[in-house]
Amino acid sequence: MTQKVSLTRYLVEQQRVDGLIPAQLRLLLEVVARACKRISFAVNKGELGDVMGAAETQNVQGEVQKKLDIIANEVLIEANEWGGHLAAMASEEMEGIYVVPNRYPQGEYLLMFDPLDGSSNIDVNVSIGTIFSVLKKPDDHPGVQEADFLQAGAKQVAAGYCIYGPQTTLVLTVGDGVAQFTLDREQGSFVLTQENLRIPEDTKEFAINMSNMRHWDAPVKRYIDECLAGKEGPRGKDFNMRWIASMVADVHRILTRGGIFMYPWDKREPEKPGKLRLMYEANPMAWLVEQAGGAATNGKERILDIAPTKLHQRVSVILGSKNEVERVTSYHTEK
Ligand code: AHM
Ligand code: MG
Repeated sequence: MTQKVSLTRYLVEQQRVDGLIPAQLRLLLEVVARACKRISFAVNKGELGDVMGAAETQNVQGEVQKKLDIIANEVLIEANEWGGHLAAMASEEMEGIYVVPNRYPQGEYLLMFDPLDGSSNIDVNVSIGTIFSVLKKPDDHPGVQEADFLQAGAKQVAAGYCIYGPQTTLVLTVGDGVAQFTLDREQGSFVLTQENLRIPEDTKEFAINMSNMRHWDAPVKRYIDECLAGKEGPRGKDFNMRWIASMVADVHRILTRGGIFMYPWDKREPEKPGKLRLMYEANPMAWLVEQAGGAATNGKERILDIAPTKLHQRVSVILGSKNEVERVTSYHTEK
């Protein structure tokens, strides 16, 4: 019988063989996975637990928080604050950074997360997820401040997401390809179910919120018009469309079978560069996608090269199958 490889064993072996994961980072990833397991159980309880519906609060982006947004945020903080591996955390659901309290040892890593992405899908029982990104704290000064988080995505040392769908699946990169783990509920542990995920370079499937079409910029409109023209159009093939309104679920599909995902800038709020957040949504997803052979840009440059100026800054996102992302990007950059 082939032995199942648990997340713990996978991380230990990565640490031992490739030296890719220092002990503190391994602990961090195990703790994040444990927190995701707890979130998964809370999500599964649904109406049976006191977890559904809106809370009476708004987050820093002015969005109404769901009860599960707050629960997931608390679970991630509680799980991560005491282990000694972190200096601070930042979250979509918190305005400022959360510095590890003095009563615990301070570590050298910074953790950012969107505790429950796709929250509009919670109450309708559609896949949602946790997205996370890990950076190293600059070591040129004591203590930790918000500016320490403002590093380009290319500096990430680990990134991933956990999707709470028909299965609970954790997808992870530490810069050596992308691995996928499925939660075995009987055993209570994540088990390696796929290594070296690859995104096909070409695709016939796009994901975009079509209801915003009238607000799009010309390059995005051109790209989608060409896809919609199908076999008779300039692309010479028919395209299919999917939009789950959970970035985690849309990206998971792309990592599984290819496709392109776009949440571009649009004219509804012209001063905002996009809807999605750079630090804890776009950067981790962009790195996963690149590690799987895909590409990720904001239409003009590689997402991972963007120098952040604000913790909650937004960004236009185009990611997925390499040739399609390059095409949309060229429509933005060509004269
Ligand atoms: P959230 O972090 O508040 O859940 O918002 C992010 C989500 C993404 O998961 C998804 O791609 C997008 O918002 C959906 O937006 P829309 O409702 O405009 O389709
Ligand atoms: Mg989100």
